[in-house]
Amino acid sequence: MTKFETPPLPYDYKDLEPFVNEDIMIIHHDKHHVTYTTNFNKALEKYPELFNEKAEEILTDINNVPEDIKTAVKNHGGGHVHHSFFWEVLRPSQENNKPQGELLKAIEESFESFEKFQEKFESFAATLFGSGWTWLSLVDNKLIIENTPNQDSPYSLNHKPILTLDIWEHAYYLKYKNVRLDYIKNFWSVVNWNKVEENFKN
Ligand code: MN3
Repeated sequence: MTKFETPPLPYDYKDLEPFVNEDIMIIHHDKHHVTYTTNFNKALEKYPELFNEKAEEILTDINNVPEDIKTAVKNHGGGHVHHSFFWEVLRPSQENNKPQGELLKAIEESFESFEKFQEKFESFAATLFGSGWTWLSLVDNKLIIENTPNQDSPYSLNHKPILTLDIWEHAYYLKYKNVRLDYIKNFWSVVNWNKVEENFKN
């Protein structure tokens, strides 16, 4: 039985500037994410056979999770999985950061152009009420943009996430205060499109 662990960041805390600064990343990864992982493990202790599954599979199968831990698994399991996923689709800032090849083609087919896709994603992220996540997901081999509140997971809807942006205030407030749109706009320079393409193809 192996407990879930918070994966280390694939870059340094300060490497995502100007998107988010070092202070945000230290608190976000070392405090928020670690707390989700700790509480996820705690929730599963009563049903240790669940440690044999992948965390994503537990969320996909959320309806089969015992009732007494379902909410905790949804919240903390979701928090653990979504943050692990989020760190991987980011990388240090690049100019003219765009998807390539097959993924670009798929985005253009679904949203007309990369720019239209960005506009739609921004509008979902800007209008999400309260805390949650904005996603680019695959549903029946089609790309869609969707929001989930709190730590509700696209996995639990049988959607396959390929890109996400954390819209909880802890993700941006220290730098952007109430100006969420600037946070969303600065996101584009740090998207790891290679990883997003890998998620798209798998
Ligand atoms: Mn977060």
